[in-house]
Amino acid sequence: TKKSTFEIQTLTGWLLKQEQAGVIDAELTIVISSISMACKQIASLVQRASISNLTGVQGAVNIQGEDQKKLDVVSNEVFSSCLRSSGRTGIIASEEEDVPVAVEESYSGNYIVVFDPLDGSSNIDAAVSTGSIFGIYSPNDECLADIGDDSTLDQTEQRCIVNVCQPGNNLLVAGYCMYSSSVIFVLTIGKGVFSFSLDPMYGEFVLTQENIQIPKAGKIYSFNEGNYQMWDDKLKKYIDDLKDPGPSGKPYSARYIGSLVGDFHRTLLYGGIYGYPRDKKSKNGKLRLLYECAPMSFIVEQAGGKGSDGHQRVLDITPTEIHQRVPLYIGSVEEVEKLEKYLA
Ligand code: AFP
Repeated sequence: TKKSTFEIQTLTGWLLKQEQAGVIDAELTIVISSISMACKQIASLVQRASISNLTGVQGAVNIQGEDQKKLDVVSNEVFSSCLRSSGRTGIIASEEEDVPVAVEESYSGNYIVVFDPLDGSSNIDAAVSTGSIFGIYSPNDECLADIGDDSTLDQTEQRCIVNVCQPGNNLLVAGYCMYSSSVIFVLTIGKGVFSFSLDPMYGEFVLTQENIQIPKAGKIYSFNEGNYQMWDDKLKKYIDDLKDPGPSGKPYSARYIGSLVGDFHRTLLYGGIYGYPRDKKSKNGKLRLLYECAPMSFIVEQAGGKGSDGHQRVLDITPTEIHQRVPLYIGSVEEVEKLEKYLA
């Protein structure tokens, strides 16, 4: 049957359908809705940043030694408060906080949410793409990794860390919201990847792409080549070969925004590879396993692609610390496998 021009499916409607079909439960539906609400608020803050004096740095440095931007701090508050008031989350872990926190018992639910409220925030002052990334787990009190024994942490903090340190394989849901020329919310609940665009007229996310499949191969590479001299020789050779025009006379194209959500979203739709390698200075690369690499790897696999640390599947890695970094190579199956061969 032909779809009417006026027939739209909102994120809320889509989530209710998934709940009716038994793919997700009512609690999870509420958690995802509250995340989408946080994303709408952040989208509006990002759009008005220079008008409402929210550009620039806050003056603090986060646990990872990075300068916090004003919008990093505000977005973290928006995300945390949307999740707390949903009443359905038990523990939340943010890239911007030192340790994961338990939501006060009177409101708390069970789900564990990990998030990076505003990734790529160094792009904000130039009004270039940024995004939020999130992942949702079920509680798991069994310690899956050797997370060491930090005696400065109390029992609740220890329990929160144990629950958060789960491999990406355990993710129930992952998604991101991209703040760009349009606001795009991409989601997987473990049954394909769906994309919703924020309709500024209705203020609602509207389903625009179903069951996204990443192309099997693609001639775009996305790496910060400024780090080239610090890379391993095998990786240098791989990159050099991508630039070789070969018999077709067409080398790969380079595209790099410096905002994982933007670079990933393009890779998902057009195919190719995104990489953040280890180098002489940063032996595990820059990207965080829990808030960046695992959720993106879950999404890419759901779209038929691959997420690797160069040698193994990112989703198989169990974090031993909450802010752990790992190298990331993600995108089209053939491109990631080709890179793995160079690094082997
Ligand atoms: P910022 O939030 O500090 O801008 O970092 C963004 C990020 O974590 C990720 O989104 C980018 O892909 C990556 O860092 C860019 O890092 P380089 O600036 O080293 O290329």
